[in-house]
Amino acid sequence: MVLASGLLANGTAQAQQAASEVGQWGPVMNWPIVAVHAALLPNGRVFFFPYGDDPRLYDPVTGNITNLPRAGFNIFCTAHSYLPDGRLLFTGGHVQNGWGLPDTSIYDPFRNSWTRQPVMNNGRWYPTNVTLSNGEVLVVSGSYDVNYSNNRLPQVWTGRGWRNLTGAQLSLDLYPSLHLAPNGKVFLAGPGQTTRYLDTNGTGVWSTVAQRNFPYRGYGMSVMYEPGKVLFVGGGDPPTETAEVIDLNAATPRWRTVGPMAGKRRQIHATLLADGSVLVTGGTEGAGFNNKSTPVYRAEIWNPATEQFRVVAPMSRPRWYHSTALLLLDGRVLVAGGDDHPTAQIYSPPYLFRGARPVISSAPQRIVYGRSFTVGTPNASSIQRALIIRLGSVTHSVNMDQRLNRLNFVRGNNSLTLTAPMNANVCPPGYYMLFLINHNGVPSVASVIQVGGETETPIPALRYKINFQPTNAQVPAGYLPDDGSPFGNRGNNLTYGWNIDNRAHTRDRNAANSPDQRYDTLNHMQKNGSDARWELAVPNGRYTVRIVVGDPNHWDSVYKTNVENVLAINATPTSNQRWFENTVTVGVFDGRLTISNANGAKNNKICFIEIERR
Ligand SMILES: [Cu+2]
Repeated sequence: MVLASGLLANGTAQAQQAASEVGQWGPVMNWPIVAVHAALLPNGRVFFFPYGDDPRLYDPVTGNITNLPRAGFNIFCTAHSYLPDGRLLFTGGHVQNGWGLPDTSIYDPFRNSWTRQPVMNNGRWYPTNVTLSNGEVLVVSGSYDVNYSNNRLPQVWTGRGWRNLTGAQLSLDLYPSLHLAPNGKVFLAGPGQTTRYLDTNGTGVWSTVAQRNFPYRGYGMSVMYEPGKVLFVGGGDPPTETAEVIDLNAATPRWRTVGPMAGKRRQIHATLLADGSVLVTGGTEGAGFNNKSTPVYRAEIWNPATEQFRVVAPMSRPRWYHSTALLLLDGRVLVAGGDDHPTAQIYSPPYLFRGARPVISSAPQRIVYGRSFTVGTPNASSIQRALIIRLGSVTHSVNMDQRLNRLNFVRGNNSLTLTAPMNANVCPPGYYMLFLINHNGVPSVASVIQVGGETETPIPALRYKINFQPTNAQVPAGYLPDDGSPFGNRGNNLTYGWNIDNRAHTRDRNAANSPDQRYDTLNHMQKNGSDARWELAVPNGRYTVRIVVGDPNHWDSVYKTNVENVLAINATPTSNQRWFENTVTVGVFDGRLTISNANGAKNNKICFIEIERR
């Protein structure tokens, strides 16, 4: 039996406990710099940097640390999150405390190079990034002067520049906790007590979700431990030992207290482990921003099934303000940095001491939403669970990427057939670690797979304009007609149509009040109780879709229409306003751009759409 011997800060020897119960910390490694920021790259190495533009690369296999190219501006106090293609988008930066840079840059780990991008509206010091379902990235908060004035304008990185959410301007805490929710909105979990959704469509809008139970969890940490399920643990001043969860999948989400931890702490890290549990490390337990006389060495693991914490082996160095923690491909956790501590230590969780590890012998490089894929393993019969965890990107008690999906699977002989996550709201596109877990709870070493990835090869611009109309109605100039026929080759170089024969439900009103033929024609999407869905076969990629709905003669509808499961139209007509339109950007990952009825739609209709590949 392997024993873990931890030495507590006060010098008393910890009772020897089996590593299979409490895990084990490796030796303290002396590092050249304090790891204030860190991200796990798709190649399994750790990108990290200190209080300035001095990025390094740590290889967990060899233990080597090497220098990386510099960004060319002070990346301390930036936000960073992964783009769908595995590059890291950096926003903001450091001039001095409270005063952030407006810079944007992308680090490409495959080419080991930086590329500067258009600047943001203003400086951002301590902002948060979150990658959206269409591969765009939201940035919020951060401050821009010595008075810590908050940058109230959320902005969305479109791949080429910034889109301003002028309808959603709001002062927010620094490094706020954000997670992409299953409804496609961004969930603000804290640290403030009022938790909210940000709808990033159009000019953006905030709405209130629920009040958290513990008032202010500054420098606690939140984790989306399954789609829509968020744990918020610790934080506050004086700090708390409490934790609470919310399930955004519920009809009326409410925060519910769970846990608690064995003691109070803030300046912590909460890290998803390879089996879906959450490791809490570091922090300070006394009052004050970063009370250096009260470091917490104790580590604890939260079990999402019991919603309780369990104390495990303690670490050997303080990890407080300006520390980091990252799950590695081999299921261990790198815990590093913290003011005054240019060191790192790796934690091996209990699951690494419970017998042989299952092996992944082959896995695809890329998987597609909703589709099945095959993973080779000689241990197929013993695999109990399969899950993917997004590569982490962490600083200041915020991990802007880590999240988890459990995958259904069917066992084969020396393989498993798994089903990829259903859509990009529950699993935003990008790189993930695939872990297989056996009947002893032991995880494999992860294979890195790309979910819903886009090709980097430039594709010529594509533009499609479709008018929904009866077969023999006049076709507007520049448009192709859709007459309600079932999905198929239309003989005009395009393949599109409906999931049902919708031809009897087209209309050409010939109404005097229609601005032109496009508005005068339409197709019903819910006639006679149907749930009609329209699709266009397109190359995978990012598309901007302008959608127009309405009817010159009737206003008894509630228009709610999804484009790739993104709510594009949400409007109720009146006799004074009979048409509505919106333009949204979506990612297509399954070869078909889909228009469908959203929840709550009534007598939904569609007039025309314009689709452009970006
Ligand atoms: Cu800082």
